[in-house]
Amino acid sequence: MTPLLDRVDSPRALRALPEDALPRLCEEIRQKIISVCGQVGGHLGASLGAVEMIVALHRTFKSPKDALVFDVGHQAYAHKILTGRGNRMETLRKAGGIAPFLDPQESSHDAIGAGHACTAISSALGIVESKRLQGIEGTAVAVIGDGSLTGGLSFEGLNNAAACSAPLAIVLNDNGMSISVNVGAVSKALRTSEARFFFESLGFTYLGPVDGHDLGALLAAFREARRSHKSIVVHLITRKGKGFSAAEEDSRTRGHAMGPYEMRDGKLVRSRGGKTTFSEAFAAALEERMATDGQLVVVTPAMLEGSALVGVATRFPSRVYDVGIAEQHAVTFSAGLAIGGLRPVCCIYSTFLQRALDQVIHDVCLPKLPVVFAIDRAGLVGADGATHQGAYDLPFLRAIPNLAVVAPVVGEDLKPLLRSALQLNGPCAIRFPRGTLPVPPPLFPVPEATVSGARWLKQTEGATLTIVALGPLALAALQAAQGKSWNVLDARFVSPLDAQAIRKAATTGRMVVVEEGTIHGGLGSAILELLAQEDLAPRVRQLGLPHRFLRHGDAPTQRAELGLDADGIRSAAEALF
Ligand SMILES: Cc1ncc(C[n+]2csc(CCOP(=O)(O)OP(=O)(O)O)c2C)c(N)n1
Repeated sequence: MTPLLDRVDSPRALRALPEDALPRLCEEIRQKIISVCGQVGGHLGASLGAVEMIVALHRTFKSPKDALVFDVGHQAYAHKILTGRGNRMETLRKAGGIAPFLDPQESSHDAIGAGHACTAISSALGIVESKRLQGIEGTAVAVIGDGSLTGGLSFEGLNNAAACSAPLAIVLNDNGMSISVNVGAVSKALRTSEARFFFESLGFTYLGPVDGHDLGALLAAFREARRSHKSIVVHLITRKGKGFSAAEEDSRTRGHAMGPYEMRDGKLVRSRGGKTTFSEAFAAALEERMATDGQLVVVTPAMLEGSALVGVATRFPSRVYDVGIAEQHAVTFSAGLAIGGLRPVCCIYSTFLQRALDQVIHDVCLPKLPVVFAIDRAGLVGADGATHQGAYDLPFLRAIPNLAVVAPVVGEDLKPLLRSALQLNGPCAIRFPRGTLPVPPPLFPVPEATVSGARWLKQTEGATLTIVALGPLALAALQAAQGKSWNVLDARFVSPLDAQAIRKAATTGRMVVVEEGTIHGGLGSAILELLAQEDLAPRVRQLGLPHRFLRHGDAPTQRAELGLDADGIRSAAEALF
């Protein structure tokens, strides 16, 4: 039998199938997702749980006239397969390949591009309202998980949607999981009869709970949603990882996202490098401090696994708070903990901290509260792509008074940085990248206890240039300077800048500043501001991330392409002579 997927590569072709062919189609899609994720990794668990839902959605609604708006977009591999991308799925998340999340540039069936959670209700409501106001045919459906329903933005959307005259269909894909098991009162209430009451009391029509793997039930519910003149919530119960025992049996994440794997003798085998990551090393430093400092508590917005905090949470269950996908709350909750006398460490990815900028400014830094921000995935993130790049934290954090902003070069820096941050009388952000720890070169000056200011990594008599670097790029800078009479300075603090060290660097007459963040407003800009103020005029080149959104790809390759490796730094430096 030729596979159905050979001919079903569009929603129109899907709609032309007889209804009794749909279970087979779902099975083929499921097998394709399992095979693709085995080769390239990706969001396996969520996509497996959403297969029947997506088939039924495309069967009932007419994309792109009807906009299907997926929250995050990580669960939508079936949608990609059914909208003309099936034969390129093996390029998923690779440079030049299919995008990790949804992307309107890739397909007109991707109503919006996302990657960050909790946006679907708001954007779908905007789309449906703009259709209504302009008399344009079609509707919009927001597809949102129970995890994404823990975020404030989702509630802002619900509040507005119920009061709007444009009828919005919301499909709540409730699998009881965020990345980990979902947290908080809302997810609990969803599994009781109160779910109906909750949505109906806001003014929505409520349909559910519907078995999200029963095609007949799904089709009936979606047809009703399509006909509804009132905003409606269709509440589905699904199983994350559905149909792949290796994912279903993983009770912690149900295979939420995985690196490549293969099946050997019916068992899933993952190729893990086994090297320690920056996240793991930071978590280990934190755990060690928590053992001796009872005031120390940890806050994570739904990223226990990503921030490597599972072990810490197991050891200190009452001192690690998973607050759900709620970055703004995570920051302001940390502020409250600090006001109450605790020492919170708020672990958050650079890209997700963007959401909570006002909370950092208004709730933590203005009152100068001693909150430590552990900013993970700062810099290039590789396969997760444009929505997740940690490109902006340096400019937006260094502009805030009272906040110290620091970065480690090697894993050995983390403990002294954390110790120093905890001794401060105010807030501090420690930013570190995605990836494994670099091996420090021989004689690398690892700090003993606490740190202050910049650190000279190489000083040469009569130096003609200084490379000022931040984070692990300082190691590439050291390599670039090998055999040259160039100095290398690890800026370490982006705020407050070590003015004395920068003045000294300027005396070499030439400077190259290297950072893994946008060059618009980061370390290089900070240095140029200081030089301008002091009428110092060395020749300066800035290396960093360019002023455009960088797509998915292999981070080391992208780094090399952007001149952020030893060769690139050396070329930029040589061009100053
Ligand atoms: C603002 C934001 N915070 C955190 C994340 C990381 N993240 C991606 S998917 C996910 C879980 C989403 O759970 P849910 O909406 O229930 O979807 P499911 O994966 O269970 O289908 C999280 C926390 C994100 N994408 N955006």
